[in-house]
Amino acid sequence: ESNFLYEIMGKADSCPAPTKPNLNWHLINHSKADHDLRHLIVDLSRACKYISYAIQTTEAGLAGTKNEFGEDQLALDVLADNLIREFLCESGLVCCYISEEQPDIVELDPEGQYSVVFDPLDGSSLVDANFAIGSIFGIYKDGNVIGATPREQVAAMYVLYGPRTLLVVSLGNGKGVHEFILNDVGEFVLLRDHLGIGDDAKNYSPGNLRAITTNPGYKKAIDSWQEEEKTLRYSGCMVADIHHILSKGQGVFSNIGGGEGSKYPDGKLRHVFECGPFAFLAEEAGGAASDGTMAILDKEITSVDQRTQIIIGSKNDVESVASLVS
Ligand code: AHM
Ligand code: MG
Repeated sequence: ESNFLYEIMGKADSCPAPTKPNLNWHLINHSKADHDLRHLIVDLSRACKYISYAIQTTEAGLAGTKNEFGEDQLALDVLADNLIREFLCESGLVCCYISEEQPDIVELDPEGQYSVVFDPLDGSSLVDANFAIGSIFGIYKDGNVIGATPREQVAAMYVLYGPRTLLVVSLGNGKGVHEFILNDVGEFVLLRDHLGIGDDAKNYSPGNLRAITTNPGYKKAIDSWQEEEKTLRYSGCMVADIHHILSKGQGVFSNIGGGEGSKYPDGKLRHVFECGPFAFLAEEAGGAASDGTMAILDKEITSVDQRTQIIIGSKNDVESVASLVS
């Protein structure tokens, strides 16, 4: 391993590879990230350290609750949104952002070269149950996210706040998907590099299951997963459920729409800040992400709150479910 690290560093012996490569080191030496992009990713990771700490130290997660001094407490998702905004402002690198917590695009620094899309705290309804939750980010060059496709992202990343806090990031272009763990001194250090997704899923993770009563194709997909005796792994947090796939190297996650009159005709998940970043990571890891008819990465972003169906994970399973639900 140390030879590999020396090779990618290409530096003199006087500057040995670190025993524990951290996120910043890895972005410089492995991903060869552009200076500003690296700073932006590191700034986002810093915001997530505060979010991670807030989750561990806040007693309640719900809006309108009071702390032990009788002061109003912010809901954790609002707190996470504020924290990320602060770090984006500090970076000076971001012209605008789209957040699940904001109804419209938010303009920041007109000189900024990047746009960031994010769900500050995905699965926040699970906070009180003490389930894992996460933050999702996609980064675009320039300000025109509406009208773009998720393939135009220059990086995607998520942070999973579970028993341990993990960060998974990719700059695409064959540079791979890499996993870091938050250590006791507050540094994200490399845990596993080059996460991959195999072609066949043993695990399945079916979201918006309420749709099977009105969508016979989705019902067929679920039936076939059960007949194939796949293993169910579903927590209700997209970050945790898709991390399970990247972590185990196989699996399929779906969130499919219901028929006419149903609650979520296009599925529950948002294209820009939930599906887009995960599609970028899944394809980079050798998996696939489809809305049933086309690759999520090629689907145009038409509005901030656009929803899309998604089937993501092991290629062969994504394909077979897509043929049933499209
Ligand atoms: P949220 O962003 O309001 O937390 O909702 C998104 C979450 C995803 O993490 C998860 O995959 C989905 O909602 C769960 O939906 P369902 O209740 O249909 O299983
Ligand atoms: Mg969400």
